[in-house]
Amino acid sequence: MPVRRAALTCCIPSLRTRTSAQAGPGMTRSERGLIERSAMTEVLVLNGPNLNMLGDREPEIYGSLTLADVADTCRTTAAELGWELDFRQSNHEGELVEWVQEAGRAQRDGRLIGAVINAGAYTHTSIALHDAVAGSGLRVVELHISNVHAREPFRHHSYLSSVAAAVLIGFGVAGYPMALRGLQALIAPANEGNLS
Ligand code: CA2
Repeated sequence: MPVRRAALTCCIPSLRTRTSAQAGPGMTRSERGLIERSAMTEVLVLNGPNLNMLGDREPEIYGSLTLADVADTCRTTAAELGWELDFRQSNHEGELVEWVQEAGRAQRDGRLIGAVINAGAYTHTSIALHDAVAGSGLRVVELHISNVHAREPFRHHSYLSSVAAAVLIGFGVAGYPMALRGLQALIAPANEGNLS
């Protein structure tokens, strides 16, 4: 089961259940509202190890906003795009792998648009995360706050880039809402042929 950190998640599972019912003219306003809410599509933002420390240290690299601030910004952008946000962070590789697998199933069922993933240092080490993204078919925008190519050589290789639909690097935490908008661009009809 995913460990949901209260400050960083914003989903009420019961409201995420999809229904095949359509809002129709004979319905009361509250019935219509319930169906519209329950049919809302989700977007996932996954954060890897040490990103829980955002805003605490190394502001010259990662800025001074906390991960909770980033979650708030993402929630606003997701709402503007008509999506419900599921924002998570874990320091554990296996937990991230399980979340990717779960997200792949949700995407297949039409409940999820895709995911923005900042896998932190696992980006540079984790074949398991590479395999999880490849195997799940999850639509991923890989994100990095810093320009990893302007840093140490060990940050130059990513195990995720080859299985990501897109990569966004070096815009600071402003990259998070940009990546969400990028996901929307990826699913726009004009780009359908380019989806991975
Ligand atoms: O630039 C990024 O977003 C990174 O994914 C961040 C990772 C790093 O290992 C990647 O190479 C690039 C590190 C996240 C650690 O974040 C901290 C934030 C504040 C204080 C300490 C660590």
